[in-house]
Order: sequence, then C-alpha cells, then structure tokens
Amino acid sequence: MLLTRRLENADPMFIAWSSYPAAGMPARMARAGVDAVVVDMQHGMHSESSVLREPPEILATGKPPILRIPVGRNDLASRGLDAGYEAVIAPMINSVDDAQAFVAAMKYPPLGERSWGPAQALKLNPDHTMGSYFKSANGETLAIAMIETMRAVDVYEDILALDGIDGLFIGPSDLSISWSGGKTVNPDLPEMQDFLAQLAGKCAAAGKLSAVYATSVEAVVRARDMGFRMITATNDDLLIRTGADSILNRVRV
Ligand code: 3PY
Ligand code: MG
Repeated sequence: MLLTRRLENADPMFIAWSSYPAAGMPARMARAGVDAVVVDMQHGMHSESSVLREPPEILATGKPPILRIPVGRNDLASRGLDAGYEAVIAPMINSVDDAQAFVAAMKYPPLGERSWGPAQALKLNPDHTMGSYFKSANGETLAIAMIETMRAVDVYEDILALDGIDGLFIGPSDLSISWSGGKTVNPDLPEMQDFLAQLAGKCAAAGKLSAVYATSVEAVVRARDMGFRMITATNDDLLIRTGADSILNRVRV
C-alpha cells in the first residue's frame, strides 16, 4: 500500500529501522509485521548500492520503503526517489534554507528542482506512464525533515509551514545533546517531552506527518499517546537481540 494511502488511516505507523546492508533483511523486517522500513544511510552501514537495491524487495511485501540520507546529501534524496523510495528523511535540518534545499531535490517543478529520471520508480508500478508519474510524484513521495537541534527547535514552525515539507521527524538523541548544551545524550530527556507533544500537535494541525525515533517500548507508548503518526519501534539489531533473549531466557536454567 502506498505510504500516502496508509497515512489516510489515523492509526499510528510502527516502523523498523535497517542499519545493516544484508541483502533481503529490510524486506524480512517488513514481512515481520511493521508498517514500513527505513533504510538508514546516515548512521547505518548502508552503501549507495545496498540503498538502491532494496525498494523492489520491500515493496513486494506491500510495505513502503523509506530512506534516510546522510546530512546534506540531497543528491541522494532524488536518487532514492528514482529508485522507488516513497519518503526520504533528511537529518539535521536546522534552518529554513536547509529545508528549502531539501525540498528542491525532492519535488518536481514548480515546487522544486528535482531532475527527471525515475528509472526504477517508474518500472515498479506497471500502471504508471511518464506523465502519470510526473503528475503524482510530488504528492505521493514525502519530504520529511529531522528536527534534532535547538536551532531547529527555534524555527520548526517555519520549516513545517514550507510548501513541499510533508512532515517532521524528531531525532531524540541528537536533540538531547543540543538541548543539554552538550552535557548528555538521553533520548528520553524529561525536559524535551513537552516540546515533543507540542510538535506532534502542530503537525496534526498543519495536516502534516509527525514522526519520532523511540528507543524502548515505553518511549513508543509515550510517543503514541502524544499523537505521533509514525514511530520507529524497532531495528535489525534489537530484533535479533530480543529474539535471542526470548528463546535463551526460557531454555537456560
Ligand atoms: C536521533 O535520535 O538523533 C536520531 O537521529 C534517530 O535516528
Ligand atoms: Mg540524529
């Protein structure tokens, strides 16, 4: 199902994060029941070739593929869309200028400056013609800006208001570092929680997506109760560890 169609449903999306470029693993996570999979090229070990390989496999599970690019690599945002990703998450969007440059790479004119060439994306949907892809792409591929510094906190409403920005994604670890003036890294930092709830509300009022990375089940529940629409609930490493624990804790005496 298209990500934009899934988001018409008010139920929050619980998604998985892929950091390791083992062929087929992102699709296996998609099959395990999460609502979408993010292939992470910022801190994850994915390379350009593993990133470009994954969309057909993830789409075959009926789940939307999402890409996180490294900081400032807007060239990879367009390339990811050409490969079939339905959304791109851009880290460290700290100003309206950063957000505008990201939109330029993500959206065809007149909204942006995306260059034509959706090589793999066009072939993944046999119903698409060049014309139908061109017409629908700006509305059906989402530009999601990460808010994860105090600079971004100061201007997040201006970023949210930009035409072409489809949603905001909180990076709670980086945000905690910036929030505490470099004193700590704590994705559950209590002082940030009111801001997170406020941002989820502003996104809802603007009709845009709110998203957040959660590092524990408790954090997922908290984000869900704040109204976040997309929550990173697990990742490849955590799935292996919790899977192993659930077996070994029962059999080891
Ligand atoms: C953060 O918490 O800073 C993130 O970027 C989550 O991936
Ligand atoms: Mg971050």
